Amino acid sequence: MRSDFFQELKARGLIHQTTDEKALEKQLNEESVKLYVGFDPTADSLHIGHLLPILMLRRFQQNGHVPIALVGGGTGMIGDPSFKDQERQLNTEDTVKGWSESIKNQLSRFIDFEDTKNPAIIANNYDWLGSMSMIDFLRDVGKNFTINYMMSKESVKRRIVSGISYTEFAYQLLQAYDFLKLYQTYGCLLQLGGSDQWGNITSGIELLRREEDVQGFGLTMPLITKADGTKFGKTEGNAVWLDADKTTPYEFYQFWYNTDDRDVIKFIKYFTFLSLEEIEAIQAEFEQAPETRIAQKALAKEVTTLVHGKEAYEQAIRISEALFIGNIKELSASDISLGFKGVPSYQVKEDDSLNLVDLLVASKIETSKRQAREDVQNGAIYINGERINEINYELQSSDKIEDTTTVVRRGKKKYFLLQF
Ligand code: 629
Repeated sequence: MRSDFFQELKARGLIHQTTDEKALEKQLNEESVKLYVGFDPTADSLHIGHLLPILMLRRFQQNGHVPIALVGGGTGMIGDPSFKDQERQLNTEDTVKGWSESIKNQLSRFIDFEDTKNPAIIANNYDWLGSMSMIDFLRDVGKNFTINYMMSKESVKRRIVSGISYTEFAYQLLQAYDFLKLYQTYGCLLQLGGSDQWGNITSGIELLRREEDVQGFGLTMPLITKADGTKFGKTEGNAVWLDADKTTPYEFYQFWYNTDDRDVIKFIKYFTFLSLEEIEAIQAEFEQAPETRIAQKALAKEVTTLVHGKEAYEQAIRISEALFIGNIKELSASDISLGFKGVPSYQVKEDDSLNLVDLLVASKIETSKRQAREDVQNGAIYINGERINEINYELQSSDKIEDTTTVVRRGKKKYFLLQF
């Protein structure tokens, strides 16, 4: 066990709160500890709001501890009220089952189950919560908690006025029971989570103490804040997903690349496995010349490679550079469909004229022939990155990338696709 592991987590800013810090640090230094984080299936994919705890599991594993990734197949059917303003809609059993499966597959990519010394464990709380009887739950779990204790949690308090169902109110006891179950099954002694999970984690520690007379530990990570005050983890109002089909590796790369100068070093410490020394070197260089965006490039490279692999990272770079320079011809049709996801596109019809001005109007890139002619004459129209100012230009087969796609640009950055 590396004796400076806990101190390194602190230095990276990864620790918001712990229970009995001294005893926890000692335990982590002296023996291989089993620890867990839970993820409720509330969609078919995890998103970057889950990334910090996922990477924490990996950090602990790299340092000789045993991570347990818990899929909340049972708790996901109830809904955690912690710091949520509103009661949640229940999802059907089949939906939650499907989502549990996808999330399990995603989690499996980040931790190592083959490791010979300390292989990771994956579990699903549906396996014990799904079949637990009401009588057992009330007698074995509920009896350990007073309503007063349950209501005193910050995570629940804010819902007392606006309203909380008995269902969601009971949630913390399910999570507490998981901790007990994972202790009994695997000897798990530590639960991690975001700071929103503190109340649920401490309920579990309470249950461990009462039922097993053992000291469990809790550790929470900070809520991620941004210097500009906007919410972390969204681009144009959409979540940034870990699934490449929902957020392409190129979009994912761009998300990190666009990190504010004031946040970027903090995020490198949170989200990469670069050592603190390497980070210091990047910081020194970055502060000399922030306009090079060397820190954003390092962050985007590390995280994209971690989540999507080296090849996807390289493709993201290729697309980014080609789009930046305007060198579209370098790209393949697949690069283009990823790089231009969401860009308006027009399916060219059999009887459409291939005359550029006509096509600009047919595809609604231009509103009139007159405007189209004017723009072509003024050099505002580009085909695959090359300016065309010939008024009678006819589209040629060499303008169709892989016979399927032409990228049209109007002005500085309005892009359109023509599909054949
Ligand atoms: C059963 C379920 C457990 C332990 C935990 C859980 C899930 C937990 C929860 N977590 C959030 C989630 O599932 O709701 N009750 O989306 C999410 N978590 C990761 C971090 C978090 C937290 O998965 O803890 O803080 C986000 O960073 O919100 O036995």
